[in-house]
Amino acid sequence: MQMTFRWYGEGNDSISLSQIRQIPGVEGIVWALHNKLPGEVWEKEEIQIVADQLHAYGFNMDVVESVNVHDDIKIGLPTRDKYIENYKQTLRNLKEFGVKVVCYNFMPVFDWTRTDLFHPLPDGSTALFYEKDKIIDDPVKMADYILEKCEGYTMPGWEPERMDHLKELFEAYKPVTKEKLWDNLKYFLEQLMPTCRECDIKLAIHQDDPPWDIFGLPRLLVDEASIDRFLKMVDDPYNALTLCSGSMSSNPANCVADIVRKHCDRIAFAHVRNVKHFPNGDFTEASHRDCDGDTGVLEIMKAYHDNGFKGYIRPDHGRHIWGEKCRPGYGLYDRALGIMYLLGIWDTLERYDK
Ligand SMILES: [Mn+2]
Repeated sequence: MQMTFRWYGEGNDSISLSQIRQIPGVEGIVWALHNKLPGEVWEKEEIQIVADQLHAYGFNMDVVESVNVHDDIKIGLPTRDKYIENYKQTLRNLKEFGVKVVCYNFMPVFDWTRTDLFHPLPDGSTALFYEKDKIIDDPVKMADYILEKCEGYTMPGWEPERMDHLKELFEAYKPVTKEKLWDNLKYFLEQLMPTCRECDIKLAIHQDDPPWDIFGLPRLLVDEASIDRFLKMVDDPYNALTLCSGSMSSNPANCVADIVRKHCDRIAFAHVRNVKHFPNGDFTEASHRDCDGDTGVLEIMKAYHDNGFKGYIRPDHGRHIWGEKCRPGYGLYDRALGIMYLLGIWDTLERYDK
């Protein structure tokens, strides 16, 4: 297991690499070229700039999150082949810098979705919050609602300039049924696998967040059965998972530890965080401590340990504490606390659970 920390890049993150350096146990930075649009090639000169920054602090850059997939690939348009070729070239360029895992997702139109990015918790901190009743049928209205109270931040995929094209995007996705989306994912992966093997880079899919259909758009990676289907559909060690405990356990019927026990060898990258459910189906994000939520963080960590997990791990979203101004879910303090909690569990298992 190797501990990592997600960082949005120089000038694009409130947190500095020198701060991250002081969190015990962090070996690598989970990074990306956040200015690149889906479908564009990541050029070596651009990657080199980040490489120099990370190496100056002794971090590796083994994990990229994410290289985003162009909508034409998800929709299955003829133009997808051009974007797949660009994706291959990006992998070849990343290989030159020792990248081992590329995270991505296959969610139509939107990335992760919440209704409140700074929801107050009883202890005075704030956290990401999902209020079921606020997910109304009209995403444009919902985007306005979120933008109003998100302190200048927005969720990936919900950028105001994208909202202008939302109608067209929804129109383009109209013929894409769930089965069609599975076919398009399979096509993408089958095209990519030879390049992944050549570059020794695992493609690690992130589950849909929340793990159910929203706004009438199909979502694929939502439970154990769909993960089984995904891994079997392209049965190749380079077709791997970014297993996101928080995304999965937003649905209380999912047991993340079971998935770890079943598929540990196909998990390249582990996101560990905690979610607390309310009886009406709403959920909030919680501290990483097991008893603060319903994800089962202790059981998940034990499952990784029992199965000899060799991949990368990171704390996922944290709360916003001690007055920190930061990207929603991506502050320094609570994620650093999360790391100490996860490493505390891991170190104890290493010593006493042989
Ligand atoms: Mn995640």
